[in-house]
Amino acid sequence: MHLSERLRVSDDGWRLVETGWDADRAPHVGTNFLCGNGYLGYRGTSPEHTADDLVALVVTDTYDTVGDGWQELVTAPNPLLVAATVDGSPIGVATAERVETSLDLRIGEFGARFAQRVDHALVEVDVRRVASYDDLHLLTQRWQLQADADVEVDLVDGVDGVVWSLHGDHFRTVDLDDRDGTIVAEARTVEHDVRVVVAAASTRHGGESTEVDPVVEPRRRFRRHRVRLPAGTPLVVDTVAAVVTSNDVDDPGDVAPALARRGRAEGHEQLLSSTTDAWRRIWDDLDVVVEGHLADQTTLRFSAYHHRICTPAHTDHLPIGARGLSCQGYQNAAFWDQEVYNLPALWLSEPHLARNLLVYRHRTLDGARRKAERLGYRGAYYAWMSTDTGDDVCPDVFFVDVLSGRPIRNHFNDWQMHISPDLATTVARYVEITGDERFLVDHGAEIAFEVARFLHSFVLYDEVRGTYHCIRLLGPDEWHENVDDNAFTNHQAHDALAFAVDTHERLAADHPVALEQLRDRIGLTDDEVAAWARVRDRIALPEPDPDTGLIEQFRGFFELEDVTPEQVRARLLDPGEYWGWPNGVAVPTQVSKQADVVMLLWLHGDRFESKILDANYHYYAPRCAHFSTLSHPAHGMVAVRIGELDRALAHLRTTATVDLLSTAPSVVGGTFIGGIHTAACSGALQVAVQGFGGLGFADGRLVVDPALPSAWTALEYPVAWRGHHLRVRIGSDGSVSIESHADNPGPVEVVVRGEPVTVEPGARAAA
Ligand code: IFM
Repeated sequence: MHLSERLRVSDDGWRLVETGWDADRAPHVGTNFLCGNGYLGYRGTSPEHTADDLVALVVTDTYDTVGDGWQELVTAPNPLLVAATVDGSPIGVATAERVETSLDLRIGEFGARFAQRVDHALVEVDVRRVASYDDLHLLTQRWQLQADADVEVDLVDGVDGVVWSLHGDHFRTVDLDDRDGTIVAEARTVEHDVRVVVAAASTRHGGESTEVDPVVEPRRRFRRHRVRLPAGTPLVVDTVAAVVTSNDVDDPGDVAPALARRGRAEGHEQLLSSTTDAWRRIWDDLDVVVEGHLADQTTLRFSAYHHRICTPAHTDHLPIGARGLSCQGYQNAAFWDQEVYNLPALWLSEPHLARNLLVYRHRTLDGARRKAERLGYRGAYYAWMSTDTGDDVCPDVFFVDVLSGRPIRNHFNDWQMHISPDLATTVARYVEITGDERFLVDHGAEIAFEVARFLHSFVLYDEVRGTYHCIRLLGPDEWHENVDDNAFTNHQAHDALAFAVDTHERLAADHPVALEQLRDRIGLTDDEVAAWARVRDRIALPEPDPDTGLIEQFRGFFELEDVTPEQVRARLLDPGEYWGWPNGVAVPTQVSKQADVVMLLWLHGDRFESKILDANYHYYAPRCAHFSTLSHPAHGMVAVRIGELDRALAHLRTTATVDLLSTAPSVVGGTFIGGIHTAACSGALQVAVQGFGGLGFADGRLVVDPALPSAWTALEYPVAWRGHHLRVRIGSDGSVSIESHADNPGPVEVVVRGEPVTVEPGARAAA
């Protein structure tokens, strides 16, 4: 079935196939068909491609800044280049007649097949590539060429160190050599002198070949062969590539070539097979099955695939970048996306990965403390864009006014303070769901206290009303900067303060020694905790209007011009104009960039009556331009809650296809923001599982309260909770069955539509 003219999904719901070659689509295909494993990402480009075609091998933990440029991960030298001319004609997707690129989601395999007529012969090329999930440093690629007549092939393969890099050349040196048939590139980064070593070990079979002088150019080293290839004989180049950096091991220069050679000895098939096994285990905890709609099934699997490969599962030192490892977009930094979108899609499926991400936030507390201090606050003001140290890498100027060419000073970095309470409330929810008390004591409490400290120093007291206020900030709607008492932010701040006070009490009762040590370490006093409680009790919480039920997005919002996004768009003088602060077309209007009050309804829906959710969803949704891919999933979650299932499905579909159908702009206000939208990927999973699937957690128990859209005949998803593994299946008739894995430690009670159901290990219970 087709998702678009060029893109189709296979009948089993596991493969995506793009037909034909279109230079404009190529950047998107490169992103969508990314191979990755949380350590590295290799874009879905063809082996003959180079930097101009946006080839990129992005490697975690290599953050680097060139001069005054923006910090980002490096794109390593490309070890998988294979290029051929056949009887003098260059072969490649751009010149071929029939091109098909594909992604097999089951094992993360990129594929490219194409046919090209050269003179008297038809040449066919087939490429397969995976990033290993068995050894995260390895990539394996098979390139195969065959012709229907005898041909002469001029073949090069090796390492191309001329890379696509958004913000400068991150390598002060790139040394290349051939060590016993393994081409090794050793690059050193500019800022921290990190050694990034890439090794390519290849084998070649088929035809009669003669090795000729290697191609040695600045930053490039390729082996070169002339091959006489008889008709019908496959010429195969298998390349095993290893990427290792000095942040991983002391001597990457030895380790990378050794790994590549070992991989070559094992062979492509063996590496594929071990990765297939690893993916089988991953999908056990990841796969959400949708019956009745093949496109929804496959796009959801696509979302799940990218949600997983952007997650640095191997470490608790690193974040999930807003564009994962698909390119250097958004500087490979984590935003609030990580805690509100990515992480909740993990805490009931792979909770240890959710924990890793929060430990990363704990490790980066010092960066948050530095930011708070620099801006005149106390405690932890988390970075809007966080990389390895937690210092804010968000530049003052992100966009340019395309009309005047002048830079726009946005205040994402110093005013968008909901990031801190977002993190603290996520910690609270993580601990509540997982029962991970150890995390709370060792990490979570410190985050909670430092965020509360920050909030206490941030709020202003209104002596006349006796209330606390958050002023001069941005809520999630980034077009409206410098606003006061954003409803979402204030509610989040309230909950973060409540969590800090509760945690202090809980630790005092259950972990007094640990609490005393922490208090000593961060200099916490009883007066401060009492102050947090005061602010919690008196912070202004924008409430629904008694007549209309509407919650004002921020103070004065309803006085802004009430127009639609289409009317605002018609005012643009240039389609590339930035709509937001300070002079953009949306600023004097109620048109929001993305879900804002709807975020409040999503995360705090329980505190409002259903008619309030209804009124606000219907007021704000038509006024939202959805210029962020974070917007539709939030709307989807709320639409499920108010029973608007078809609308919710439309929000989910928009979310799950944003990359596949390339509906989000790659450049805004002159800045490249392309690449995979990791929050949308995880957000799509949340809408499916926590929205339609109704998976939640309340009063210490798992809850399943589902509502399926009519297009789906069944939904099935895995749950991992406190050592128990379950599979929940929901039928179109509303039936719910819960299967408990035989190895589970004991019975589990799940509240299905308000009724408790107990499932024994190895049994299935229906409700
Ligand atoms: O965090 C988001 C923000 O809400 C909207 N702009 C893009 C960021 C990264 O996804």
